[in-house]
Amino acid sequence: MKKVFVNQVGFLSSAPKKAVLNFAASEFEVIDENGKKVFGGEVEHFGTDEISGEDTYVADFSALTEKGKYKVVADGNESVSFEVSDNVYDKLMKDICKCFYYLRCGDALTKEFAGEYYHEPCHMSKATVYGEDVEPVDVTGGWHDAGDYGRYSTAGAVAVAHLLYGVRFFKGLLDVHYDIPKVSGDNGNLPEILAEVKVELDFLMKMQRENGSVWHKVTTFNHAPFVMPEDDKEELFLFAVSALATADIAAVFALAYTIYKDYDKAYADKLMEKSLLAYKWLKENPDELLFFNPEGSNTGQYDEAEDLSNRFWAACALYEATSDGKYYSDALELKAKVEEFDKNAQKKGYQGNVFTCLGWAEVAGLGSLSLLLKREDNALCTLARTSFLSEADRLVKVSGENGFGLCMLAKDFIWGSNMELLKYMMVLSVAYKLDSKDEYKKALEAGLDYVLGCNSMDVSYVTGNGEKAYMNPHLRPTAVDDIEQPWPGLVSGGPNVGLQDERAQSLRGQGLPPMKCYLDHIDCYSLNEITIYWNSPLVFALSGLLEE
Ligand code: G3I
Ligand code: 9MR
Ligand code: ZN
Repeated sequence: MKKVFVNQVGFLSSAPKKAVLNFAASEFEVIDENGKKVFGGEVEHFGTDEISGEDTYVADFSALTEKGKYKVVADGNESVSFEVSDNVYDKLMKDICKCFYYLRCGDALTKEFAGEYYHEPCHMSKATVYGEDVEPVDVTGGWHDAGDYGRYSTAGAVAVAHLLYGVRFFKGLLDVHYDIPKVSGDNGNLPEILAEVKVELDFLMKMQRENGSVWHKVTTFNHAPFVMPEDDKEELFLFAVSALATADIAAVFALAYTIYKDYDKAYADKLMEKSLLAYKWLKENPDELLFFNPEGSNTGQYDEAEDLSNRFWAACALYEATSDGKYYSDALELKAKVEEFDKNAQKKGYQGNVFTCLGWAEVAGLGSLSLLLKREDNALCTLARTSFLSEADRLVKVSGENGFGLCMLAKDFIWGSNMELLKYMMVLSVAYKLDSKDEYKKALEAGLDYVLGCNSMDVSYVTGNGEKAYMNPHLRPTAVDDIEQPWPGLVSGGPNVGLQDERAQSLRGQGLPPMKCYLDHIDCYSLNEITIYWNSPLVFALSGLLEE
């Protein structure tokens, strides 16, 4: 079918603007709401690429800067309508931040703020420590991870990290205002994003044992059926501690300390105390301690191949927060181990530079972010800088290999491919801050275009944002709440050549190109689930893109 793919939300006036056509045309027009031609140009043939499988043609209308609502038309085929304006992403930004509120677990939702998406308090019972004969523990609160009701320490820490590094790098995030309950600090209310993140930090504190180690997750033994959260009454278990969770928490509490100390000193001190306790445990337990589900249990495993990048992140974050040289020495030692592991890894879950990996599994790049904030003239800060710049150069090169200008290789289209892209967009936004090269910004903007509809599925991967936004996330409340529209602002996992779930398997054997391995179906957890750490990198990247 002939299609004109475009960012369905729209463009900032000063941004590059393009539509991608999957059919041959020589010219195109941009029309306004009255059908009047406001721009005309020639279409450029790109050719066929590996990721979309389409023979693409590009219509560039960057020169159109006037505010308005438009469509692109070529050979009688129209795109959906989109806007050009300087506040075109305001609603998107609020929506993607507000989703964390809807995902709150426990008794934190109110009708005033959740409206029709309100649900009763959920998962309020104490959790059994799996395999141990000890008192059950109160770990209420935090955010549901995703379409399931699990709460996982590493996933939570990484989502929080994206949001908090976003605050550190791009101040605009503190000025995003949206409706959630107020939380007061030492000098008035916390900015919304910090009030929201505090919900997860409070929960993560409860996941820490007295000895400093951190339980990997709290979930039921198996995933709940499709019910509202308050109807998921099965026993909750705290599964084993891992060095992964302990290190991630040490890191993210140190990062949080640096931010919250300006708003609530006592709270920040508590975060630092717990970070140090976790770090002490890591030092006393230097042997690898990974995580695997006990037999028969099938909630998220969040298994990682190593705990070195996590320990590296913890050391970097504590160095940044305290300036104590002992963390620098630890980080230097761990850096060598991360490099060694990277060199010998048989199968990598990532492309490019390991020191730019931003989670949920490999997290050395989060350590780099702390080093970049430290901005010292030493070996590790230099490594962080050169890693981000060289990775951004790689991404720019990749973005030249397809008509969408997308910095993705075929290998990137795994489960949660949109997160792979959003992490690359984080890298590009940081690189742009280090060295304001147009090509970094352009690749970043092309990434956003893809997420919002300029892709060969012709779909916006953010609910409620774009005329053809996907509608059927794999998300339990949405599946059973009888409300047609899902919460706006949810990022879908996106195309995945693995096609792992049963419904997705119907797409197998058709030789679909990576970008088309997608179905907007509620059953498709391997293609169309949502998670906290798929929303969080978009918050970071969009903040970066909006930074002056
Ligand atoms: O590391 C391998 C790499 O070696 C390989 O080349 C590549 C291609 O297959 O895959 C890489 O592994 C992928 C892994 O994620 C790490 O990125 C797997 O294919 C992929 O199946 C795996 O997907 C994860 C999925 O759980 C299954 O474990 C997703 O990233 C992760 O987001 C998802 O998380 C679930 C939770 O378990 C439960 N809650 C919902 C959440 C989202 O679906
Ligand atoms: O709904 C679950 C989703 O959140 C997870 O990502 C996925 C993989 O762990 O599992 C989903 O649950 C399915 C379960 O694994 C198998 N039976 C069907 C469940 C829901 O479709
Ligand atoms: Zn809950």
